[in-house]
Order: sequence, then structure tokens, then C-alpha cells
Amino acid sequence: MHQFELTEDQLQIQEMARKFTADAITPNAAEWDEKHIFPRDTIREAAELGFGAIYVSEESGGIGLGRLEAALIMEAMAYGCPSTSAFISIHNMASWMIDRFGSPEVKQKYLPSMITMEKIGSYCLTEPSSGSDAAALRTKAVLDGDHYVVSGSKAFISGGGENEVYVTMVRTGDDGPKGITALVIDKDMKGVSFGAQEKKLGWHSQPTAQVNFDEVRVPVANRVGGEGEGFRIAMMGLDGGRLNIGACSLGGAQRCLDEAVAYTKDRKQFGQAIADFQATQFTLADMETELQAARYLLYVAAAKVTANAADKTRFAAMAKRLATDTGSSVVDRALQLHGGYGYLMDYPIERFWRDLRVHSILEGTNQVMRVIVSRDMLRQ
Ligand code: FAD
Ligand code: 2MC
Repeated sequence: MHQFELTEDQLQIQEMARKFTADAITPNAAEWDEKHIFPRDTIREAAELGFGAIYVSEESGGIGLGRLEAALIMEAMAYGCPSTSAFISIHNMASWMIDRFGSPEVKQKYLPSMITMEKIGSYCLTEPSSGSDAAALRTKAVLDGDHYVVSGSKAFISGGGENEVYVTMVRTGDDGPKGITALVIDKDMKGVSFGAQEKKLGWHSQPTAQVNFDEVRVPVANRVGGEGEGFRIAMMGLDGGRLNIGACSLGGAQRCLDEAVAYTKDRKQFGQAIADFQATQFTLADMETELQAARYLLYVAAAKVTANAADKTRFAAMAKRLATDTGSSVVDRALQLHGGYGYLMDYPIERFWRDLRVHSILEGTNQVMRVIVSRDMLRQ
């Protein structure tokens, strides 16, 4: 049995993240959502626990954990606020790319302040005309001495306008994935500008904006990996990011399931608690069953990404697809069980409903996840 249980260390990490969430996130999340507050101070507090560099190596100053531990942390924080948890995940993805593929120079330049989240990292892949077809990106970087001159635009960038560090996929070569390179671009480099903040259905605790590059001179030393390696590096980052987004859906859905259990035991109609109707009991049983199934697939996928297993990308895609679809479906049923009250901001359910909806779209839509899984199946 022990192979299906979390280890002592993993339970301790989970406990630490749950305590942090209960103290610092859950009491404030509704206000962050309603007033569109970006909780920089709380994010810094998360970094004090190592959550800004979960899988950055200890050698570089991170806490060097695996992807299952990261998923546990993200799941725990999403119990309070999926939007803030996912935001911290994206920073972790950017930091990992620098640590795993960057030169000693670029690591030294960026990682110390990213680990403390004094500087926060964005991940810039999507462009206005290339979303799912990410390898069609057009932001151009032309070599000029010891600098690249970068021009183009990135769309939907989480942290856009607020974050200091932009890990950006640019075109240095021919069309297609092999012509793409990853560069670290600073917010304050000349020629960097931002679009207006996007007005979104959810994810209100974090900013999203277009990032524009107008002949930005980026030192060659800011390159992460070699020329032409950027797409592969970006995809490897997403293997882990997708697990975390799935974990954020699991955490948010667990919160709503817990709320639904409490509410249906308390709320009375027709002279009895609504939890006494078998229809309610079967709904709760299905929610629990589906959530647990999605959770265990995600934990297996996370272990595979840590182990660099040959089928890790397929498992990460399956787990992201299942956890995000299941998460949204569980939250939707929790809302239904709350009746009209579920639709009001007096209860937390509608916020989770809005926050989780985007998890089926970003870090690769759930259609793209099916593309990845089926391609891999048919290749064999
Ligand atoms: P499209 O690619 O135009 O897709 C439209 C529809 O067509 C979708 O349903 C899609 O599944 C479907 N479709 C496309 N191709 C296929 C296919 N081959 N088979 C079947 N169906 C297909 N990007 C970043 O780089 N960094 C970020 O920080 C970031 N943050 C985001 C934050 C938010 C709030 C949002 C909404 C998006 C964010 N994104 C970010 C962008 C996100 O990754 C893209 O929105 C996503 O990848 C989809 O791209 P698209 O919106 O252009 O949709
Ligand atoms: N790990 C390592 N290498 C990978 C990889 C992975 N996970 N995925 C692809 N590659 C390699 C692949 O092996 C190939 O190299 P080679 O030719 O040497 O074998 C190369 O990369 C190109 O791969 P494909 O041929 O599969 O490329 P294609 O253009 O067909 O696209 C697809 C693949 C659709 C899976 C990719 O474009 C994709 O993931 N699209 C979705 C975009 C996305 O997820 N965006 C998220 C933005 S971030 C975000 O939303 C946030 C909120 C932060």
C-alpha cells in the first residue's frame, strides 16, 4: 500500500502549505477577487517558505523539491485562492527554466531575487495570432553584436505590467519550432511596454496584459539555452506548469466540495436537511469519486515528470485535462447544491467557478491536451 501514500516529508510540506493558506490566503481571497487586489505581500510571504523556487535546485538557492511536492503546495494554496496559487506556479515555471537551462551568469543575475519573489517572473509564449499553434510565434530577435534586438508582442501575459522578469520565446531562426529561442527580458529595458490590463471573468487577484517589445536590446548573455532550443525548453516548462494548473483545479474543487457537504447538512427543505435526499448523496459521492480519480492521475503524472519518464508529457497532458475538467464540473455541482445562494458572492463558490474556468483554456487548451495524448498514442 505504501506506494500510494504520501511520504512523511510530503505530508509535512502539504501541512505547511495548508497552514499558510488558512492564515494568509483564505481570509483575504474574496476581497482580492472583488477589488482586483494583487497580493504582492502575501506572495512574498509564500516565497519565505520557498514557494517561489519549489523546483529550483538547492545549489541555486531553491528548495529543490519534486513535481508531486509542487502539486501538493499548489493544491493547498488553491483551496484558498486558485488565482493566486496559479500565479505563483507560473513564476515557478519561469524560474525553473532559468535554473535548468541558463548559464551561470544568467542564473546569478536573476535567480536570487526571483527566489525571494522580490522580482516576479512571467512566461511569454502566446501572441495575438498564435495561441494553440505556439510554434508559429513571430516576435523577432535579430543578433546585433552582443545583443539581440527584439520586436513583437506577447498576448495574455500573466503578471504583464507588474512583474519584473519576462522569460520570452522569440524567433531567431526559420519558421517552426526549431527557429525559437528563449530570452530573459527585464521590465525596465528600453522599448518594453504593456497593453491595458485585461478585464477577465476570473483570476482577479493577478494582472494579465499584452507585452510589447519595440527594438528592445537584450544582452546575448540573457539567453536561456542555445539558439533554436527555446520551443523545447518552453514545452518542458509547461509539462510542470500543466500539473500545477491541474492541482489548482483540484484544490479549488476540494474547497467547494467541502463547502457543499457542510451546506447540504445544514440547509433544510421539505422538513429535512437537503443532504438527506438521496439525489444529494449520490451527487456528493460522484463529486468525491471523480475528484479522487483526477487527483491520483495527477500525482502519478507529477512523479513521472520528476523522474523524467519517457511518457511524462503524455501523462502531464492527461492529468491537466482531467483535473481541470473534473474540477470545474465538481465546482458547478457544488454551486447547484447551494441553490440560489451559490450564485451570490456571499458564498465562495461562484468565485471558484469563475477562477477554475480558465484552467481548461490556458497552459494549452484541453483540446490541445487531447492532441498531445492522441499523437503520442498513435506514434507508438
Ligand atoms: P486558439 O488557439 O485560437 O484556440 C481557439 C479554440 O480552437 C480553442 O477551443 C482551441 O482548443 C481550439 N483549437 C485550436 N487548435 C486546435 C486543434 N489543433 N485541435 C482542436 N481544437 C483546436 N499565455 C502565455 O504565454 N503566458 C501567460 O502567462 C498566459 N496567461 C494567460 C492568462 C489568461 C487569463 C488567459 C485567458 C490566457 C493566458 N495565456 C498565456 C494564453 C493561453 O495560453 C492561450 O489563451 C491558450 O493557449 C489558447 O490560445 P488562444 O487563446 O489563442 O486560442
Ligand atoms: N518536452 C520536450 N520537447 C517537446 C515537448 C515537451 N513537452 N513538446 C514538444 N517538444 C519538442 C518535440 O519533440 C519537437 O522536437 P523534435 O522535432 O526535435 O522532435 C518540437 O518540440 C516540436 O514539437 P511538435 O512537433 O509537437 O510541435 P507542434 O508545432 O506540432 O506543437 C503543441 C505542439 C500543439 C503541443 C504545442 O504548440 C502546444 O503545446 N501548444 C499549446 C500552447 C500552450 O500550451 N500555451 C500555453 C502558454 S502559457 C500559459 O497559458 C500560462 C498561463 C502561463
